[in-house]
Amino acid sequence: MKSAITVSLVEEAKGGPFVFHNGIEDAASRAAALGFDAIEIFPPSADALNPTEILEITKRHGLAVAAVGTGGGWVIRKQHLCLPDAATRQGAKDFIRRIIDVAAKLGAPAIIGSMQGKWGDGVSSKQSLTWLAEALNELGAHAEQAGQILLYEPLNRYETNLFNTVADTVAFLKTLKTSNVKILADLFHMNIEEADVAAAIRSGGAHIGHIHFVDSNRRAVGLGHTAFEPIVQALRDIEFNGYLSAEAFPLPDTETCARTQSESFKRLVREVN
Ligand code: LER
Ligand code: MN
Repeated sequence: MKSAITVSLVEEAKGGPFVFHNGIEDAASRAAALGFDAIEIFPPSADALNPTEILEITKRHGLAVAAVGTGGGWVIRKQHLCLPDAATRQGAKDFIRRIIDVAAKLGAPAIIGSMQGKWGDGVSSKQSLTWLAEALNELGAHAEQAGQILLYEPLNRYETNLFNTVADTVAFLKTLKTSNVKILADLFHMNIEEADVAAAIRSGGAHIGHIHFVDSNRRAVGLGHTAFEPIVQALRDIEFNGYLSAEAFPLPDTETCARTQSESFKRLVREVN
């Protein structure tokens, strides 16, 4: 298992759960100094990412890119995949597709989190699930051609009414034509929705492709009340070998957050056999 830490390039997401907010160079040098393996990037759009420049920075610091988020399309443009207007839904898909392409150049998958949207406002649950399935089939196949998986993230009930648990997400993914969509399991959402987080991870098994590794209060691992040992054991049991990424609030401050996450990762993952 590898460690990653988030950097947001989105001005509007300053209060969001991202550790670094001062550009790729700042994030990469601080992540490398703390022993992280990779950075996870939250860009405003594909256009904001220059792959040559980012690869130069990350390679210089001995880091990889773990994943690239697409939520900027929701935060900035208020687009998502289940809106009633067909042109807006198409715009959301195009926005994600372009991030898939840039992420692939960085050797990373794209994440569909808040861009999945929700049903309501005249759109039925059945209709939105049909649109979501169509989009994941299309974008999952596109990511496969680019040599990457596509990550789909179940969110807690206050952010979406589509899928909130790993089990429901696995059942849905099994209905897709593509098998290239994997689950991003975010421990913050799971703490709200799952009866047993470790059991949910075991039930997700090979469908799990990425982890947002964060404490109960969405702070760095070690700054909340989640019991991590059984969760890490479950990840070992499913032979998870992807990234445990810190999508956490930079609290009480960025430095303490990043350092605590790094120490917790080493204690929980690296020092235990
Ligand atoms: C994105 O990774 C996420 O977890 C969502 O809560 C974004 O709002
Ligand atoms: Mn997340």
